[in-house]
Amino acid sequence: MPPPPSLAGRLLKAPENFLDRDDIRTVFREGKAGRRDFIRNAFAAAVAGGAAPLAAARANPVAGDGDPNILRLPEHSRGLGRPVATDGYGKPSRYESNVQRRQSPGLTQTTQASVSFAPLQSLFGIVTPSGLHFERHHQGWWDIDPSKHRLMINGSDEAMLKRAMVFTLDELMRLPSVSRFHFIECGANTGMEWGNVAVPTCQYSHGMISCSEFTGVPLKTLLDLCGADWKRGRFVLAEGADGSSMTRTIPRSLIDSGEVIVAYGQNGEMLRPENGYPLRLVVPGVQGVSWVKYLRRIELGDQPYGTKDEVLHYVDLMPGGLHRQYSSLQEVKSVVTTPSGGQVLLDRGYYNVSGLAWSGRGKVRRVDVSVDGGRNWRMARLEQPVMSKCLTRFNVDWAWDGRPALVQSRATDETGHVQPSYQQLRAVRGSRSIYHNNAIQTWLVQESGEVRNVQLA
Ligand SMILES: Nc1nc2c(c(=O)[nH]1)N[C@H]1C(S)=C(S)[C@@H](COP(=O)(O)O)O[C@H]1N2
Ligand SMILES: [Mo]
Repeated sequence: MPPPPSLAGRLLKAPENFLDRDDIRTVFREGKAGRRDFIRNAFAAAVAGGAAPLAAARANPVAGDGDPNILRLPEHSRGLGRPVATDGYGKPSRYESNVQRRQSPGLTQTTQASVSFAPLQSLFGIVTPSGLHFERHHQGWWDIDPSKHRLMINGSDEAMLKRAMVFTLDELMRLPSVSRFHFIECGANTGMEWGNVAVPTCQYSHGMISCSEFTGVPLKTLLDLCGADWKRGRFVLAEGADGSSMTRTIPRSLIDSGEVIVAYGQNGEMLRPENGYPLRLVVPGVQGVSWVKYLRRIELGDQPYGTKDEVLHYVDLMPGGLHRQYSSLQEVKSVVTTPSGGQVLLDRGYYNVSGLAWSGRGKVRRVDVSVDGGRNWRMARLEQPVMSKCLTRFNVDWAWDGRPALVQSRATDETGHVQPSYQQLRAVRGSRSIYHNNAIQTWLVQESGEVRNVQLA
């Protein structure tokens, strides 16, 4: 197997599934040898002087004949490549086929009412490619014919709106639109980790979050068009067209800000069927369940609806056996994605520690990173742009000395909220909840270079 083009990038990518780990180790071993050869050859060439180092560097990736100083152009530098539009819709390189969203075996009884997790450890920047966006369906997904889909807007009684209206997609797309970057996080993200370490990789511990640019019409615009009675209208009910009849109450305060969008666009194209094609609600900062997919109806009312999805599900169990309802905001949170569980560090030396931070309350203000389990912290670089209720990418330099390290990140948002430790969170919320776990994540880098999910007592 020829060494891959970018060894560092390749070697730091996680085994996507811990079941694949043995295969991945083999790749890592080969890669390791490959990199040493590369460095040795480049060094030898540099000593020889002249133009040789460049030749060595260029020749090495395709060498194999043992002489690093002979420049051998690879096949792809000599012949004709493939023609344009070989694929009318382009796909990732075949070398990237291990980057997949995955479901956690045994998590749910059926695969229609289940979750697939986004491979956070393999992604760069802040935008989740649409085909890798996490999925959460309560009753399976549909590819709905957009020419047949309708959005109805009505009031809980006749006086609530001047006129109830039914919109086709074409009609909605004629209206003034907005495009905004936001994260969506399922309230149950990291939910398996409340009591103890449960899953091996950050894909499974944190992969129920994704971030896209959404395009659509502010819900406020639509309600105004219908002549909403804003003196009485205080809550909105959103309803989906799939078999789960997903229904959620959205408070007026969120709608007034203009942030709630009836969206048809995601990352420059129409929504993907798995994410609600052709229409979904975007409710920035709020847990995923309120982002109703296959949106077919909006009702304006004067009180919370208390539907099944807000009474039975998505309530936070508290230590005393009581539960908290309508805690729908996604609090400040972060996770280091490299190095993270299941990855193997190649060697001691330099690493770019990288991760994601977010807050449902607004912008991320700072992220601190520790490599000694929280005794010392260093401020990470926040990559621009830092946007409200959106993922923020952070990076920080690290020289690994080969000894065990406990890698953590701690985010602070612009409202001053700081991500809690597991100790702090459990003191208030207990350890038997499912939803809204925003605790600081710890990855243990072992002497072997293998990284494990751990929780500090
Ligand atoms: N109609 C409908 N909307 C829905 C759901 C659903 O099952 N049906 N699942 C909800 C939940 S619990 C989440 S976390 C998000 C997931 O959105 P995604 O599948 O686009 O990631 O959609 C929400 N909206
Ligand atoms: Mo969810």
